[in-house]
Amino acid sequence: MILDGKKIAADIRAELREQIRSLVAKGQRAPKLAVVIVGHNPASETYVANKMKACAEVGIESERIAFEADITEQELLAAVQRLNNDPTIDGFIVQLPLPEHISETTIMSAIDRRKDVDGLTPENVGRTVQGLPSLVSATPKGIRELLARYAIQTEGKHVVVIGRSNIVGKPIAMLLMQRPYLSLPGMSAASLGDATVTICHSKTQDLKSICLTADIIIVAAGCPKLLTAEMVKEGAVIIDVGINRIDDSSVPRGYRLVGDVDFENVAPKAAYITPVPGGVGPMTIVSLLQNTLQAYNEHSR
Ligand code: BQF
Repeated sequence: MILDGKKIAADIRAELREQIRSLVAKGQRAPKLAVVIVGHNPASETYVANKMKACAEVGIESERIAFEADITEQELLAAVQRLNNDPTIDGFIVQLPLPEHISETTIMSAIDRRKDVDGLTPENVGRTVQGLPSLVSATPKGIRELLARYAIQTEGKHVVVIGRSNIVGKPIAMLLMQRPYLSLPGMSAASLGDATVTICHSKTQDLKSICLTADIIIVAAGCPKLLTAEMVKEGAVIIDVGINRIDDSSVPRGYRLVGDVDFENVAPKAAYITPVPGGVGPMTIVSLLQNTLQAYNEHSR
């Protein structure tokens, strides 16, 4: 069965639109997100456009703040400080990746954790790991919500995460391992956690044997067809976080998106599987909207 992230994200946007409509009807201002983009990376431009379009759909105001790729780290830090101090901005993100000469860690660390709607500051990461109220990183939050809305249980299950990034691999492993009652706000349906989690990466030995013991596999490695059918147990749940652009001259824009899973051959063995596009990606975007509303609710009182 396909885990339809596109549809679930649309359902959540409808819920958000209603929540925001009702607070504006009571005379409150609309929430507002700022998106900082540095340089002209075409993929980043697309992601930022997706985020701003999604904001408009639910009634969140948004502002795009663009800088050339040669901006200095100091200048970008000054922009972050301005946004931290701007009372009209509820949350903001700095679109990644940043140019080589700018430290992503330095920039992320400068963001006020209450406005950190990407959940990437050391404070929010630490609070998430400790099960404290926090803004949770958008992709892991979206994956958790997708599992919850399909009532897929994780208690006692073996979850194998492939990829150890700070943005996806590490936080999704923490969330699914967590005791659910310590879990974070903004969760729906089932409460997820209590899994036994194995994190694998490029140096892992015998990935295939580990994957064959998994009830749930989350692939976030950035490598097309990394997960093949012979690595998957019959009835496993497969979450594909990969977004890889493959050249394809038969389509007008010249590329298509593929995940990290050999979908065609893995799908017949899987109980549930996310497609690319239309799986985790739309859930990531909607999580950003949820986080923006959360930030608004938490500092407008
Ligand atoms: C879909 C991202 C790698 C590095 C930095 C919908 C998005 C993608 C796919 C999207 C991503 C990936 C984003 C689909 C934002 C997800 O229909 O499958 C939406 O816009 N994403 C990002 O901001 O930075 C990234 C992937």
